[in-house]
Amino acid sequence: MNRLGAVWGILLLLGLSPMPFVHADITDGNSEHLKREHSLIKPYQGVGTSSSSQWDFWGSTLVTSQYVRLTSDERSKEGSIWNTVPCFLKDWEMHVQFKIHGSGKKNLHGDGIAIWYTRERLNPGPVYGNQDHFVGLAVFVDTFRNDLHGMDVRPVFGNSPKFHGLALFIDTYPNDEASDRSFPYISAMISNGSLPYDHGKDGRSTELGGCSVEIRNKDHDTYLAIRYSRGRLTIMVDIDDKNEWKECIDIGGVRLPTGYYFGSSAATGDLSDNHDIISMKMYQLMVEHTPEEENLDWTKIEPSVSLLKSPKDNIDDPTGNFRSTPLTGWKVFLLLLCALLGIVVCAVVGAVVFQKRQERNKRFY
Ligand SMILES: [Ca+2]
Repeated sequence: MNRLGAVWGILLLLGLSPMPFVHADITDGNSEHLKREHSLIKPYQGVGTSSSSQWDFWGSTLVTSQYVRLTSDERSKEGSIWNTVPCFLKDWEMHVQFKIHGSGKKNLHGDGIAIWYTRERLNPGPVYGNQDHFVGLAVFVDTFRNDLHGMDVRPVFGNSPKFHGLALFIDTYPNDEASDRSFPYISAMISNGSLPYDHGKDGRSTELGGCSVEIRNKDHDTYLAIRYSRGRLTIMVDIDDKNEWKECIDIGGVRLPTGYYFGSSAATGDLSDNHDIISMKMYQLMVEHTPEEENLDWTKIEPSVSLLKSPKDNIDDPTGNFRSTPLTGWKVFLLLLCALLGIVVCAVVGAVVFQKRQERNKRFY
């Protein structure tokens, strides 16, 4: 019994007790973790007027005291706003309050907003007013479906659909849900600069995941949160005026460096909308890293994703909880050691008891 107690004690010490679920909006209102140098908050003091401002803007962007309008509801506009301070936080959560509205009726509006965490900043281009072949993370709020052939049958990984024999599929395509995704649609993309964004297909071939959202012309506030912590990228939305986050994307195996820039951009084409950013609030997540992780040069990390399929199967952290402690190598080692010790103790005790019994039996003879 004592040994059992000791094992439980060790398990508890190792953090294997049932972990309390920490709600996604844990950082909400926790002003001590708000990083002002990476946040864009009303009334946007100094933005566009002061040289010491921590935000630059470009293109059609208009800064008022109530919102930052990246584009107005007019054709062929492009605008962006960028944090001038590179972000060296290892674990962070960005909350974006935005508003997309315009006179266009259903399906007659576009193109949407992109939120960026990239190596370069203020680099205009064709992807929502920003450069293509970017290096880093992009989250797209795409309000117009460009790919009208989204329901097409796809070839079977370049092979004929009618093949004979065994095939093993490693499907990195975001499966059937994506085929009938409805718009507006939120998606995420990570690139080391090698991938182009396919505007004509709404970025389908490069998306890591996504969700459909009704976000246009809302009377209430609409929010998006992007969290990056411990190699996990989570995107949540709060768009129903219920003051609660709903998960949109949650994937593991993501690697993003520090030292990149946050920004936001938007573009209109033949169709348009007002694309407004109300606020971008950056929160530092208080996460402990191992000494080895701390000693790495995080600025040298190349943006990448190792697990594209079924991110929820990537149980390095079953709760998705950024404060939890996943099993690291030494913990697994300790656990195995405990189990081994337990077996050895059992074997020794068993052997001793067996021997004693044998001796006692002998005496009776
Ligand atoms: Ca689109």
